Amino acid sequence: MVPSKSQARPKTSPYALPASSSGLFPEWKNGEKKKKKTTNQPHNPTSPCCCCRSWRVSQLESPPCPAAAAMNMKTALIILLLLALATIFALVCVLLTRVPAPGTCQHQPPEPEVPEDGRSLVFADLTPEELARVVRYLQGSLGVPLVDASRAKPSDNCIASVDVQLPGKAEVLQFLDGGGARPPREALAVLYFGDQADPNVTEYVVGPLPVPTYHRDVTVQKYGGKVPYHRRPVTGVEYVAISALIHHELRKAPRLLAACCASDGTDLAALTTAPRGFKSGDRASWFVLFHAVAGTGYYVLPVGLEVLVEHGELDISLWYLSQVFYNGHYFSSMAELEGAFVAGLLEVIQVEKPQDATVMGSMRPRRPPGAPGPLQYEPQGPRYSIRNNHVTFQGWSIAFGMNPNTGPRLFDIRYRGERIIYELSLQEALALYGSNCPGGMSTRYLDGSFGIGRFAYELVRGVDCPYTATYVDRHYLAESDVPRTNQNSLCVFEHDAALPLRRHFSDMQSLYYGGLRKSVLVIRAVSTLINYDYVWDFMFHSNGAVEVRVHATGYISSSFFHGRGTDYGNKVGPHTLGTMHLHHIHYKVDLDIDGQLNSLEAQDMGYELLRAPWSLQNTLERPFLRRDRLERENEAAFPLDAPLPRYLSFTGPRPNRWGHARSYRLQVVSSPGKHLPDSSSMERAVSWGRYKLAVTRRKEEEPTSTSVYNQNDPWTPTVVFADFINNETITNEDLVAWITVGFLHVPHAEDIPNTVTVGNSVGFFLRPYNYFDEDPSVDSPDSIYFSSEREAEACETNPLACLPAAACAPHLPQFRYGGFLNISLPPPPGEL
Ligand SMILES: [Cu+2]
Repeated sequence: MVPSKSQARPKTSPYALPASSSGLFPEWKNGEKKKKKTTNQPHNPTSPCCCCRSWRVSQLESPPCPAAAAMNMKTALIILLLLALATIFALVCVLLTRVPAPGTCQHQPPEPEVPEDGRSLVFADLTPEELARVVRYLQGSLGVPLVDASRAKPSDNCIASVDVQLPGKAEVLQFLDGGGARPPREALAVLYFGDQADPNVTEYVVGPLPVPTYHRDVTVQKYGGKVPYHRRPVTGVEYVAISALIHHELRKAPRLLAACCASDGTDLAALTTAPRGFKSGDRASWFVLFHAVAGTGYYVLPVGLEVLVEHGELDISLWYLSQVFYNGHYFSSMAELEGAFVAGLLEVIQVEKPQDATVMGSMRPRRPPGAPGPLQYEPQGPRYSIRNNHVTFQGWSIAFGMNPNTGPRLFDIRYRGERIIYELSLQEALALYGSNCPGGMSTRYLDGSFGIGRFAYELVRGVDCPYTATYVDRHYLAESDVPRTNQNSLCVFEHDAALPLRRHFSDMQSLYYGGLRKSVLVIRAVSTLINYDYVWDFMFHSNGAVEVRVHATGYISSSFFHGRGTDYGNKVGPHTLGTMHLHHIHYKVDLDIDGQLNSLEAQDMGYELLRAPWSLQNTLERPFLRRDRLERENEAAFPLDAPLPRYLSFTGPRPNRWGHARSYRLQVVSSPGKHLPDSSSMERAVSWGRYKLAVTRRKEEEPTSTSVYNQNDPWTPTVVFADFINNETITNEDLVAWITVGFLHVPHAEDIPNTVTVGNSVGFFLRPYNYFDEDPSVDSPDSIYFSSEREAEACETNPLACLPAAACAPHLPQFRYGGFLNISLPPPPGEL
């Protein structure tokens, strides 16, 4: 879909400008003020008649002043005529000498720098039409009854999801670079077969689109065997059934609930945890109970009650509660808990029922809105261009998409026509918690299993992205036979970083100034994964650098505060423990630096002791550069808590003008927590987290570092990243960098209501390192250089000097939001 900016508003009169913009146009503002002052001047009956004559016609229509009445009518008319002529003359003079009123800024995006010939569509997400065709094909071709996944019980067959199946890299490069044929377009369909003798998950490649004629089972080929049914993610239907079971069980402890929580159970919400047991085949989840208050995040209002639900059976009626936790104690059932309470054996903590307006964690404003903050705008329209799934900007060319599970994915990232990165994609986000409550202490969320891309919702103009950003819809098919749209869920914008990219003021030898603003193209999406929100940024700088960054925000998860809770976090409310956790995030970067065949080089410093050659009785500690080529995968797998070599670069086969291998340097900015101990029974499922960086030989059969099936069976992981590292040589090979970034999060008082993005960001840079012969930003059209006042102020040589004349009223599209439209909430707890 071509993203559309709203149509231009008709040119508005400067008098229609909002008051806030008047500061840009002082002449206009003064003129308006003067006019108002004149027209508002009260009639002074004692003024001489010359004053009366300067009044507007309407004033003349009022009873004449005594002197005018004495004049003869003819003289009065002549004088009036002369005055009118003088007024017209004066007005013309004023209009001619004023700065022209600004019009609305242009807003037509430029033509793409690289002609968009549809080739990037080889990476495109499936369209709603394509998704619908795949569903229709499967319904008619599999020969088994399929139930719509939005209604399917575990004992049914259903289409769990459909996404694009990207062609192999060799085929794509042959198409993009070698004049080869366009690869057939295919889909990957995931089916849950619960209505079979051997329930399982099966993955089919379906093609060719738009009219499928074949499907082939790729499960064994991808995973080395069938995918057991218990590994499938928990569906919405399953959660609704679990919620109903929990609320049914809560009725068995009415007196406890009344005493502890001023509740009959119907106003409590349950939050899932994962994984769900201790061994393969287990499907038993702790659910943490919170006071549910509409309009605010219940995640910070625990009541002290948690329940363990066994939901592994295909027959929902066989599910049951196997454990109950209340305020530090474990029980076998709700009835046992109620019995302990009635017998007076239980210490009950009274938790007040929160009220809407004052509830902890509410994000409702506490003050009326103030003046709007500063805005960025584009005087001559966006300088980037988007066609289909393809963005171009000042030498950059990027294809973008969104995997419903793993989230944002970019392909064929080129700078000045040369491919630097074939694929840059998010792989996984792990949140691993500590607590003295069972739900908290066992939580290791693998967000890809929930759907990082699928839950990237509509972005709010002016908060989530700049007001004037371009917003793009994303479509997906998951847990439904009907494609869904997250409208405006990906944004693209050019951002003025309010910092020079580089600058120098010379006061030596000669006077001059040279500088360049830091202007960056940003592609952003924000995923809401239950309580947390992750802001995914991909940034493209005018020095040829790529920056990848994630910010965490949203609600913290929490436990009921009891006992030695502060061993696992901080108390952030009357009964709320903000539980410590780590956020570890994994990225895949398939670099192609000057072609596919790359090597990895490390550079770092040491000191060498030497006698000063000119004074041998003295010694010097001389820094020197240590250069190492990392030849094998095992050498290039850097533990999470070990420092990386200070310079690590991916080199191509050819030198730059100065004889150095053309390279891109990886620089990681991250402060991760500790990886799960190797002894953990689920460690292999998240073994990507062992490594801050691992560089492997690219393989078509190693497309992702994890799998959606790892969450619910981490004890027999479907994909084990650590197995990718088998000491193969990585010299002159097609290489992939797998990068883990993250941070330890100890929630504190200021995480209420939300974790702020400030300080909670990590990421990495890919920076040119001898790739060019000089900084390519020298060619930026934004470059500034002057050596005299005259030069500085000349519009022809200094684009900034042109700005006052180019000032225009920003085109601000109407604020709209439709993000609630496509969401179907489960029924409120009381209605289950
Ligand atoms: Cu956090």
